[in-house]
Amino acid sequence: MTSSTSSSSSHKDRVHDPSKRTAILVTYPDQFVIDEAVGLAEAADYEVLDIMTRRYLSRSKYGVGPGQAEKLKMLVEESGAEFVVFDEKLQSNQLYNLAGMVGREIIDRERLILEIFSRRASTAEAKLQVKLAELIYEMPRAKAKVRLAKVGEQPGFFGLGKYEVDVYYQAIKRQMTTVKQKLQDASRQRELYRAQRRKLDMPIVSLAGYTGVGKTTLFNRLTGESKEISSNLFTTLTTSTRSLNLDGFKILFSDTVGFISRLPTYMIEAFKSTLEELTYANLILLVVDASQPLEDLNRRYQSCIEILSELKVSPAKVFLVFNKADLLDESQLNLQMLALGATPEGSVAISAKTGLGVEDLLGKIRDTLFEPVETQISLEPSDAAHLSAQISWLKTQGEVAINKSADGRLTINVKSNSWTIERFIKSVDEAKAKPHG
Ligand SMILES: Nc1nc2c(ncn2[C@@H]2O[C@H](COP(=O)(O)OP(=O)(O)OP(=O)(O)O)[C@@H](O)[C@H]2O)c(=O)[nH]1
Ligand SMILES: [Mg+2]
Repeated sequence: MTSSTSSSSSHKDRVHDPSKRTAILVTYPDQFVIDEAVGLAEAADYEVLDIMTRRYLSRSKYGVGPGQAEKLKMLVEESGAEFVVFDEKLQSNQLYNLAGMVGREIIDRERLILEIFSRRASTAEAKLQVKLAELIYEMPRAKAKVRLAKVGEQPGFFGLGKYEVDVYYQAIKRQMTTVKQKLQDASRQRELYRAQRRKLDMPIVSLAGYTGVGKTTLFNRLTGESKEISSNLFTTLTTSTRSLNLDGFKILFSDTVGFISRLPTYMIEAFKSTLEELTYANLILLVVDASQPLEDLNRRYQSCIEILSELKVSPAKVFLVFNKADLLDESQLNLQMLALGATPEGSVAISAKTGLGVEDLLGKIRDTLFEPVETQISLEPSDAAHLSAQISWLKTQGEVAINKSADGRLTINVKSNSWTIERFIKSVDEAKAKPHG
């Protein structure tokens, strides 16, 4: 075994499960990254026979250096692996060169994530989202196939001739248009559903967080549902929403797709309508797995923060939940919480599995959303004219006193709960943003 390869006994000594596809994993020499890559490969039903680690996986010709590509070929031949899982994004020419060198199909990180999503997508919308992501992935590669097909016979590229490749490329373009159209329909559907939800006058609390941290376990515990839970990555791909009663205060509670590090932007884009749910939430419970080593915890937390900011979610709405507290003692837990800069007001430690701390969490959700607030809101005459529906709604939600000055400006004094006021202010902003005829 060379220094560039590491083969832990857990991968080598395992009895091969014939239903799984065997693979050599190429990844970075970093335990966090290795563990995540193995998790991803396993979630896509690959059995990792051996692991090769390199510091650089974006070298121009093969991703790895030429000498390492040779070593990979030997590793593939020795182990009899059917595939190479390459834990980095590769360009078409790199995929092509490496496949030619090792004589196996190369599954790069993006394709791996797509394979998992495609296996797990169960609703029509999730299937469309995955299809769109697959087409976006395929598009630049199809162009390269057209180019490469002109050069000659291309093993690892399905042996398509130039004509077939052209047809293939055009077909991808057409499919993409159709899928986008269908997704727009689904998005309109979702908009209608959202409008209905607004009428329910309940704040929305959404779960967010890395895949596998226990979001669905918590969702099931609180709602009495039995949605699928597993140690595999990306168990949940679609959003589920249920109403919950917190001592007389009603909320809508949502579970959604988990995050992962180095998630390509176009995948966030493809899953936008699912992830968009987060932008409509009044409160986001960002769940982390407190039992992970601090460095991993921190990296996963940072990935989540990045994705949330990409989705333009306000940090003020994020409440941090340290799950799996049953696996740590109190001092360890405190250290982990301290390290992420968690404050007692903005976080809580729980175990979704045992129920520990869950009452505390519910209390904090209730306090955050239903805290009584008194405030004053001023509206310009030009805005006030378009806001009668919103103002009527506000009047049904608390004590409201309105003063109109001579120039038509409205001053609204309102006493209600925090989420109602937040929602009113948001609807005012939305009305202002809309052009009026
Ligand atoms: N020890 C312990 N395990 C937990 C706890 N909560 C969840 N788990 C386990 O963590 C694993 C992942 O749980 P899920 O609820 O499926 O995680 P998720 O965040 O919904 O994952 P995705 O749907 O993939 O994003 C399962 O094996 C759960 O049994 C907990 O509080 N303590
Ligand atoms: Mg889940």
